[in-house]
Amino acid sequence: MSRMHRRLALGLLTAASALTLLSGCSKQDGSTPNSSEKPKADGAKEPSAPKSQVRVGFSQIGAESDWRKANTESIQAEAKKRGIDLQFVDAQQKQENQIKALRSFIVQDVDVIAFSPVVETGWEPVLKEIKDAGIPVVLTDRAVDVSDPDLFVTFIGADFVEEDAGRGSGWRRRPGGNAKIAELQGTPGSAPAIDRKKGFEEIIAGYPGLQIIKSQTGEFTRAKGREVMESFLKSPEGKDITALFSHNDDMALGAIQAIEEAGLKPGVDIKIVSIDGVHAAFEAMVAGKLNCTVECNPLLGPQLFDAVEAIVAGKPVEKRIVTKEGVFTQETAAEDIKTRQY
Ligand code: GYE
Repeated sequence: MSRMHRRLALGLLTAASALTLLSGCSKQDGSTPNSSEKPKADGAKEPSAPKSQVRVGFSQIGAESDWRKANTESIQAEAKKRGIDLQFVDAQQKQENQIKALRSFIVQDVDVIAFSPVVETGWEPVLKEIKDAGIPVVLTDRAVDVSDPDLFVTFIGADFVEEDAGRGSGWRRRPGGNAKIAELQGTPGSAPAIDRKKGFEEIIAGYPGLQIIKSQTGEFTRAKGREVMESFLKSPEGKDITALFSHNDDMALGAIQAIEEAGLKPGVDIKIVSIDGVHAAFEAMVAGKLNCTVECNPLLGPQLFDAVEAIVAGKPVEKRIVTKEGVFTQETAAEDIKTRQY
């Protein structure tokens, strides 16, 4: 069972059965690469004489959530700090815009192309074009589904699938709760929405008391999270919902508004678990409206440009660079919020 799956289950069980903070929860900074895979830098250009300024094209998904905004800030600030010439293009959630931006980076002949793919599939042709142009590619945050792994040098982001026996052991010893769950899914076809849904379903399959009764996309935004939660609550099953699992904090924050508008108490009448660990989620936990958030670290700038600089210098780069994360609950939110960086 994967680490992310365990973390989700831990969060939901914590909320659904109002358990106290589990001993397996930890809080860590997300800056250390954690992979022992053989270094590889396929597609990288031959190391050349040091250039005055490294040129990087970055295609960002959009600005759909607080997570994404923190991610953008981290990337832009780190580029500035290192004197890197960053061409930053916002795709406004559209894959076609991302593909256009990637092609423009080929024309500009940047040193490295980096992007966070909005969805998993459909990248093969443009990645082949980039490879033919001899430009190395770094993926950040979200994975792509391609048959040829040499189409990119490295993927830097949270690990949704790797095992983490340490964290998992905490919830395994606990009794399961009972909950009729509403699920707000992320962007359809995106790696985090696919993995978070799959992981969550695997986990609750082992707990007969946990049952998903409503599930729909809220597209990772606050507005859509609110709208979809409102429709869940108005549906015939609405009155039965006792828990919400949201694929990100923004949708949970929108849903909290809808729950209050329906005259119910978020965090009490409906237990809520979400993912990301953004500042507003900590505020909601302090206010007792959100029960748990599973951290997904957006501060990928330093790791991204470490990889970029290594590639440009002709040094080997790990194929998979993993960020580390923790799980946070209401009980410690007032303390935790003091040290949050995003
Ligand atoms: O959870 C969500 C964002 O890809 C991990 O995208 C990221 C997700 C994050 O919009 O808030």
